[in-house]
Amino acid sequence: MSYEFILTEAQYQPHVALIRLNRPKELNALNLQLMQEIKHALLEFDQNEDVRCIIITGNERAFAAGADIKQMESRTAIDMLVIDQFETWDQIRKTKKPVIAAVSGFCLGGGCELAMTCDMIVASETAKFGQPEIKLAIMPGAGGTQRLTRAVGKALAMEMVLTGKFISADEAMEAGLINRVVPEELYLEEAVKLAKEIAQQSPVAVRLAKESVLKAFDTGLQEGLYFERKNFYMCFASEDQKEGMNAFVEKRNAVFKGR
Ligand code: DAK
Repeated sequence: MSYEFILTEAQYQPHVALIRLNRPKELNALNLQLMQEIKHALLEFDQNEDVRCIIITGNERAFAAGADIKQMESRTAIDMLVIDQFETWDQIRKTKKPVIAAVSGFCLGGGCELAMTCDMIVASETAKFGQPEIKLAIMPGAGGTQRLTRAVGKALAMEMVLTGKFISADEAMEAGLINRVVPEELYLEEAVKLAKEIAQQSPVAVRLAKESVLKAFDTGLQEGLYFERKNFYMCFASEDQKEGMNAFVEKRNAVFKGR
């Protein structure tokens, strides 16, 4: 499939795929087609055995300044219901491989929600995070009230959601929203470094571990612990587990196959 609003590379680095949002004049505002394209690319990379980690990025000025306001302006509630864009967002959340958001500049509204749907966020020191929907007389609708609150706690989430204020990359780091802050010229490089580190691990163990960490967000502790245990047992069914432990014993680097 050829894309209009994103650029993709399956082997941007060995085992690391890249999705670049590419509507620079509109600060990568997320229109319906762009979201569909992200969904499609993620699905494609999830099914590609050579890909072990995926990076989503924008450009220096904007990761994404939110959903496309011009496209949404005249919509009715029933339009939104019929379009059912949540299906696309749900699909993005279901990506099995780790997804890293490499963020610079504006990361707002749906853009911030997209970054938070990813598994980790690497930010440039120029990044600005916010949920400014309230200023448009709407509210976050793709996880902003839930994921932001879980990440930064009630006090800051409430303030951001109710006033629309932006926070800097340093504030986001301190609040626990993101994994790293680096100078602007290094944010993509730093995300690649993190992706490569993950790509060196067993894809089977990475998948089971990602699934288990995400489970912590939608279950109680006891059920989560049982889920974790089952995935832990499952690791011992893989060739990678034998290879990993054998390599340790033989004092050599493990080579994982994802089997
Ligand atoms: N939508 C459409 N166009 C946008 C945009 C957006 N969100 N953000 C920026 N642009 C466009 C501007 O209109 C401008 O276009 P032209 O006028 O040149 O044609 C161009 O990008 C450059 O923007 P500015 O001239 O405004 O640049 P500044 O540096 O002065 O300001 C800014 C940058 C980011 C502070 C400002 O552009 C801004 O406040 N943008 C809007 C930010 C915002 O309110 N974001 C939240 C949008 S609501 C859903 C899931 C998610 C959502 C909804 C539904 N479902 C699953 C159903 C999410 C909703 C949202 O995100």
